[in-house]
Parts: sequence; C-alpha cells; structure tokens
Amino acid sequence: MKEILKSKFVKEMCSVTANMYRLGWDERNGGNISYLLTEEEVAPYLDLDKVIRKIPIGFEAKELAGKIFIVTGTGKYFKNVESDPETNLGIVRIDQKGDTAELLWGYKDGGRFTSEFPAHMMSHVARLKADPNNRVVMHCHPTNLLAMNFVHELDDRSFTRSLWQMCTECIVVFPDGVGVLPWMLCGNNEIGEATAAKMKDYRVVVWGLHGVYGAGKDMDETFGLIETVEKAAEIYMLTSHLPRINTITDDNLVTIAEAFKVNYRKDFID
Ligand code: 2HA
Ligand code: ZN
Repeated sequence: MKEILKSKFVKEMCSVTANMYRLGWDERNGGNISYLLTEEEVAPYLDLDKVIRKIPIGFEAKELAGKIFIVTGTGKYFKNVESDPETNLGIVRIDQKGDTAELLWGYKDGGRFTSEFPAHMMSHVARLKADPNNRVVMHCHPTNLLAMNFVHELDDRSFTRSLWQMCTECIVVFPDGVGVLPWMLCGNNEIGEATAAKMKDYRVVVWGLHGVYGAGKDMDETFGLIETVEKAAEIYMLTSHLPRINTITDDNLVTIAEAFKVNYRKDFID
C-alpha cells in the first residue's frame, strides 16, 4: 500500500483548508469540505474491504451508494488539518442502503464527519444530476460576503446582480448566479434539502447570515468560485456606502458574457 498522507487528495485537503483558514473564512471549527473520490484513486492507499467502523448518516442517500468521500470532521479546526490530517479528516463510503457511512480511514480520535453532512451529501446528489463531473462541495464563512448579508436584500436575483456588478469577470466565473437562502438553523436535514434545491440551479448558495456553499468539479474550481464571490462582496463592502460614480452596466454584462460564451442567467439582466 502506498502512504496515504502523500496522496493527491489528502494533500489537496490540507492545502485548501490551510488557505481558507489563512483567508479568515474558517474561524474555529467553521467550514467543512466533502470531496468525491474514485475507487481507482483510493485503492492504492487503502484496503477497501477494511471498514474501521460504521457511522449512521441520519437520512437516506441512496443515489450515493458505494461512493467514497474525504470529509472534514465535526468540531475540527481547518487550522489543524495540515498538521494532523488523520484526526481532522475521514474517508467514508456510503453503504448500499445509503443510510450508513463506512469509515475507511481517519477520524482517528473516534470523531465523525461534519455536522453539515446532510447538506453536503444532498448537494452532491443535486450537483451530480446537473453535472456528472462535480466532485467538491465546500462550506465556509467568508468575511465580506457575510458582512454583505447584513446590508443587502437576500434574494437570488438582486444579490447576484450586485455581485456581478462588482468585478468585470464575475459573470464569467458564475454565470449561473448565486442562490440565497434565508437564515435557517444549520446542521440538519431541512437546511440540507433547501441547499440541495438551490444547487439544482446554482453552484454557489449563500446561507443567509451564516456563510456560503460552493460546488465544482475540482478543488481549484470550487475554491476559485468562492474566492471570486468573496472578492466581489469585498468590493461591495468597500464601496456601497460611497456615492457611486461609475458602474458596470447591464449592457457591459451581456457584452462580456457573450464574448466569453457563457450561459448566463438572462432573467437576471434588466
Ligand atoms: O461545521 O460551519 O455550519 C461548522 C460550520 C457549520
Ligand atoms: Zn457554517
């Protein structure tokens, strides 16, 4: 067996959590990531017949039966993942019934996956239907995006428009826009279902007054998506209290979207 700490997927989890921590997006135990792995990727590092223990999921994720994920642990700090991946991360396989996770590696201190596992798994189901190449779901608390939640109406169309207007390339990075949920209690199936419903149309879902979910085909794409949304929110927070003299117009938005041939939300343009 090859040494799992040297695998691409463990190294990616370490570097992305460290980056997110240093950007201030994941204070304390804030944030969580799940990353869909293929059997071929994992097999050189783990005996797939060896289940360490079984962890109930609390809902049925039949569509994900047999699928393997590397997931951040509940109560664990992004700050600490890089120095101790085996305690702060776990690799789980969803069993055939879809209601139990088989632990294949990690959560060394007896821990378990993030409390937001329902939102993650339900989002994977929704995104895989929209894009079979989707592999990553990422949740965090980016500072400016969260600040913007307190001063901007929480509505898909107007929130997306404000973000698009803040950086020329936003409409190219997230032409599908962002979905916005109202404040909801986190860590349960209900917010998971609401997130997944938005994920049918959006790769970015804002959890009102809490944070954001992003989804993508790999770590870079997903991180870059949230990074771009957060950058736009930062410009918004730096300028929204000042008189606006210049603006990116709807005509400008259409011009760039067409030049880059992205399938943007036409109904979000005035
Ligand atoms: O796991 O961010 O939403 C910590 C959180 C919960
Ligand atoms: Zn959170």
